[in-house]
Amino acid sequence: MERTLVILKPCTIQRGLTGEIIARFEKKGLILEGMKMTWLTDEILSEHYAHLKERSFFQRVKDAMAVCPVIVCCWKGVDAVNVVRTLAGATNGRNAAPGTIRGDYSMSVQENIVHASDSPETAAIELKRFFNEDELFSYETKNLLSLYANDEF
Ligand code: IDP
Ligand code: MG
Repeated sequence: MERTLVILKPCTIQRGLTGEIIARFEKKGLILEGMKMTWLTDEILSEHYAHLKERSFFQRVKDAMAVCPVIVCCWKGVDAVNVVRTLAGATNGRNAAPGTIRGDYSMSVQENIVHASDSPETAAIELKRFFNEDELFSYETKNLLSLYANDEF
């Protein structure tokens, strides 16, 4: 099974959508292995969004992520990285398909509800960036055989 990082962005906290968005991942069958509220610094955001540093909107995107605390989550599942990216939908909420999180809740490219890791390699780096080891929990999942066939996980 894979682990992936999701960040509920400040727009989600401000709009009171935290519970609804977390419920999406839970209902899908992803397993929650870590969750905390934290205020992101410009330093950690510069690292996290390093791939955007030449873009004109770099500072604005970072500032938007520091409007208020965010909620960082670690979700586990088979192919969790791809599953969560698919649930999140296209970056621009206006283009994101209905049924996806961004498609259902966002009208914006920047204020797009969630961050989701884009590959297993990135997920491993990002989980280290936002969680200490003792903040992630591996535990027995009692309903695994209701979520998967026994040759799927
Ligand atoms: P992703 O979140 O779908 O992986 P990335 O290209 O990695 O998209 O961009 C990271 C974040 O930067 C996006 O989620 C969005 O908040 C912001 N962003 C990306 N492109 C733009 C843009 O063209 N204008 C403003 N913000 C952008
Ligand atoms: Mg990205």
